[in-house]
Amino acid sequence: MSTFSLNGLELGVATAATQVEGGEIDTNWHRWAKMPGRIADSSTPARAADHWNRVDEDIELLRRLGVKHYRMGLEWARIEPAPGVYSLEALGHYVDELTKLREAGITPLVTLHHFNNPGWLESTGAWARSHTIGVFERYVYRVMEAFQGLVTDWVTINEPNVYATKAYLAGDWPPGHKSLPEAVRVMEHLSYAHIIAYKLIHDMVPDARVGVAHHLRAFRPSRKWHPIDQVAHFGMDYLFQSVIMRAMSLVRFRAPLKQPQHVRPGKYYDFQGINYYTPSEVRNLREGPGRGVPVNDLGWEIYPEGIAELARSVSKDYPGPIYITENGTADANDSFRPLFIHDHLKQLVESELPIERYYYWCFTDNWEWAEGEEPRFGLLGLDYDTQERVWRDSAAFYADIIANDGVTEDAYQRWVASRAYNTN
Ligand code: IFM
Repeated sequence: MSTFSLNGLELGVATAATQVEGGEIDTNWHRWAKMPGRIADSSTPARAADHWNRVDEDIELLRRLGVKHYRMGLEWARIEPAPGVYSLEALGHYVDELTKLREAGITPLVTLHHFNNPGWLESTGAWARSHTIGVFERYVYRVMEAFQGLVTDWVTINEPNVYATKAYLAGDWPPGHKSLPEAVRVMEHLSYAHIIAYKLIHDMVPDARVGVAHHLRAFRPSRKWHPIDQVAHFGMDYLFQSVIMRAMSLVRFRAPLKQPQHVRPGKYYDFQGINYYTPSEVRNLREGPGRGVPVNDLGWEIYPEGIAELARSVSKDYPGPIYITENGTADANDSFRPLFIHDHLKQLVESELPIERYYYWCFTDNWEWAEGEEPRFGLLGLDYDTQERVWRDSAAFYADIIANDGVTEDAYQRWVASRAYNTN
């Protein structure tokens, strides 16, 4: 069936501070982007979507989309420009933005860490050092104090597995280290930081909803009969995602992570956040897209069934609400994005799982880390030179889904029926 009703699923859009705000801030990424050869198109986060100066315009666009939810990140370096020094101006700016979102009837979901560290923290070892856990706790306390009454929904850490592996194992992201023991240590520290932040937020706001945005891949063996592909796909699933999800959610640290001394196992999530983009086919010890499959502009395989498969497995292991904290695709011409949105939402509403929210990534085009400005994930397009926001067909389709509480036959015919994926 091509039409469907949302059945209570609430829609929103997501962003992250470093990817949309712009500005010359001293973060790990601003430093990294200034080093030759680090960013595919040599861009930096200094312009991004200039959201810091366009909050009113962007909230107006959110209103026009009709979204109930907006996931936004904080730039820690703005809030704490030097160790222990907090900027009332930056906190005030966010308070103002949150107040305006509330007035527009939009519920904010605030991410405390989304791959971004203040430069001074990066200089002293960032997440490779256990000291950072206490520094993070102090920052969370200051943020909570400032945002009283404005925020109940929190993501403590975004995609801890991606951050640890890209920044400390593959060396593609700042600080560019390539060390397995260090990557494992970073996973332990991020897990522990989440647990501490979870407790702190609940001490300060008892009815808060706190979770992690986990990046999950739908791993599959390339050759079902092949023992290496079989073992390797389970191994990758375990090491890349299951182990850290369990540590953060239940304080059950399994090898290679070490159980922390002072915290008892318990439940440390109010929702499970899933960021889903692509499956991963495992052949020998390598992973990547399958062959002859639909792909996006970055070559990532498109497999809508994966979102429901992952949600089902998360729901079995972690009873409770699920938020799709990110799902989206890079499609510069907006040629298949409406189809992508349709296919993924359909999987979710038909799954009959407790999936309460879906945040499309991203609200507008944005600075895509080491890939720079090239990939276009936005529901709304962005002209980086003029900062003009462009209302794509995808935005019109998304607004229509929200207005009609589902995909109508008219909407399907108008925005989806004639579109097709590109294959590799
Ligand atoms: O842009 C990123 C985001 O910061 C984290 N999740 C994946 C997105 C697309 O790569």
